Amino acid sequence: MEFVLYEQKDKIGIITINREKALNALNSQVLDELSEAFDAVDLNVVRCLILTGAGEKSFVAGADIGEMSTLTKAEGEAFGKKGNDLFRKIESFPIPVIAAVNGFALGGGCEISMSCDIRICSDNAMFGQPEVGLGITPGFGGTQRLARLVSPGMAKQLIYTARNIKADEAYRIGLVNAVYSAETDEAGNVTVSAKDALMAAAEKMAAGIAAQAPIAVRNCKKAINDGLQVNIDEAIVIEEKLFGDCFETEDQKAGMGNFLKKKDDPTKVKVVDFKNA
Ligand code: DAK
Repeated sequence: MEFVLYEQKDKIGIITINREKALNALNSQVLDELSEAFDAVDLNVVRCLILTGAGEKSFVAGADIGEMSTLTKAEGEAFGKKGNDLFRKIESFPIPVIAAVNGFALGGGCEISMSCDIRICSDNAMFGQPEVGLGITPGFGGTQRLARLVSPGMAKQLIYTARNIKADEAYRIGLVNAVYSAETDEAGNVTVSAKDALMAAAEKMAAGIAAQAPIAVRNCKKAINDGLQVNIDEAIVIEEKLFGDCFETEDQKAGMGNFLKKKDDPTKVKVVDFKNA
């Protein structure tokens, strides 16, 4: 692939949007390649994904304005569908996806991060939906996901004003879970860049997720996502079904068995090697 890199580290997969010269802007080819990259993930091995952008400056600076500028209505619709199909694929991907947001996450960049399960960022991150300044609405789910993730009032303010916000404000309104800064030595020299600190934190979080019972983690993702779309009575039924679905799995037996063994003798097995079965 020209614009997407994939690296697998044990049970973690890292997908990198690699179009640094255009600040990782999403053109049709990037959208196609991202879709292929997600399809190619080996779900028998990989238990958590990280999505990031190449370089230090930008996660994704939006949909490709150059490509969009000449689209006809029909082409615009097709482009929108390509993006929306990909973003739904990420959102409903069976395993968790962490967005490691390094720098700009504007327009489609903010939107793709919001289709991930969790967002963390470097302290140079900047989020925004600048579309109304370009004469369009956020078209990759921005009006819907931002309003669900932060308050509707805050989402409306950000979208109507097209104002970009920095990492600390994104953290304050709950758009990101954590912000990472560069580390320095006593003389003030940078020893770890903000991007490296971010990626180390993302991998640590991903490893923590990958160490849990995988069927249970997948069912939690589905329960939260599906439950948020319906009323609480229906949501509880969704939860019950996915809870029940975990029973009789090898991992449920191993997880509970480990706890009971530890009660008898605390020196017994502490880490369960979950089998995804
Ligand atoms: N598209 C294409 N190229 C971009 C780009 C973008 N969104 N953002 C940056 N680039 C390119 C620049 O053109 C430049 O390329 P060269 O001139 O070097 O060839 C290179 O990346 C470096 O950018 P700058 O020189 O501008 O770098 P600066 O540091 O000065 O500024 C910036 C960084 C991020 C503030 C600035 O580049 C910028 O404002 N970029 C645009 C940000 C933006 O407005 N993003 C939102 C795009 S709208 C739809 C669904 C969804 C969407 C649309 C339709 N349908 C349902 C149909 C989504 C829309 C959007 O995302």
